[in-house]
Amino acid sequence: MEPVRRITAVDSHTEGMPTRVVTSGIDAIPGATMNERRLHFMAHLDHLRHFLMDEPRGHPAMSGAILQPSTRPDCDWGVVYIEVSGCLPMCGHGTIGVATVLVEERLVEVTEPVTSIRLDTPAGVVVASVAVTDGHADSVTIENVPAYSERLDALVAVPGLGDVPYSLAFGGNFYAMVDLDDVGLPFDRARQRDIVEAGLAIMAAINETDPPRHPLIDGVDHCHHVEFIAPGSDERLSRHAMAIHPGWFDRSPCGTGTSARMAELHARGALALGADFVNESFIGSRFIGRLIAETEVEGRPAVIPTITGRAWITGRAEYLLDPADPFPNGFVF
Ligand code: PYC
Repeated sequence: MEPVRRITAVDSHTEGMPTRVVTSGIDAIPGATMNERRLHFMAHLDHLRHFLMDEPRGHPAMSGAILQPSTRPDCDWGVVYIEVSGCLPMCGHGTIGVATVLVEERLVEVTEPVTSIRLDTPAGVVVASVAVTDGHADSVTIENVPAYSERLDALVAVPGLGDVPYSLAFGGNFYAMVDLDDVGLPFDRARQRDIVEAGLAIMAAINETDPPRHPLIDGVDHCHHVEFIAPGSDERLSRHAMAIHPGWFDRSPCGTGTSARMAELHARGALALGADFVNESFIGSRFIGRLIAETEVEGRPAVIPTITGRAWITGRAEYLLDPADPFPNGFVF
């Protein structure tokens, strides 16, 4: 039977975390800005996210990015991020995957040793500098949107956990940062179920009692990420388990989470501009972060982070929908 939907994508992973980069099959989404496109997509086209992210084409920790024409004259491409949780305003590992795909698939003009790509994301302009050798994207450094600390050393009452100390920062998404020791759990993948459940309970408690809201980006008004910091972490090398709504872990070191953590450390006076911050994921992969400037977001002190990481193309695919398929938009198991 002739398929009723065909979407082409280049699949990649960034330090362990997938990014399915949609290259054709989804037209320009209505909206004058990329955030308007994100909000329109969530309201009217979310079945396409389920089709691409959920089983059987995806899995419970799937993530991707839809290439779009830019809504701004100063950018090369636009991006709408998709994942099992929804549509993020910004995604660091996803941007590193997108930049790698754009270079290796020759979807931008490639120059060596560095190709610079300006991306129109829902959270703002992100610049990717791709180190290229013989057409291969060796690593990507993204200059992220402004990150800022929202709360330092706050307390939230969490059913089953008591009063949990946390800090909250924005790095493209909002992140609650919690020491694993404070919830009595070890940095051990054997305990991932307990860690993710603690994360979901902390997110729910923050969102019920004091949800954060970005002053400039519509619809960024909740916390769906808890960065559990492993014992022994400091302002040079940090290890963490990133629990994400509705119940999975980032496999990569999380670019927006690394940005949020650097904003928090800077607000404490612990991380200077220009210093390297190595952030390690739950599977042991690493990003190198750096703060390159101070700025402000509606009067809040903020910083500009860069994140360096690597991505690799894992496949090229055409995702099809057979009209007889009983699960046209996939399913969650
Ligand atoms: O790398 O920013 C990131 C990210 C967000 C969610 C998963 N990865």
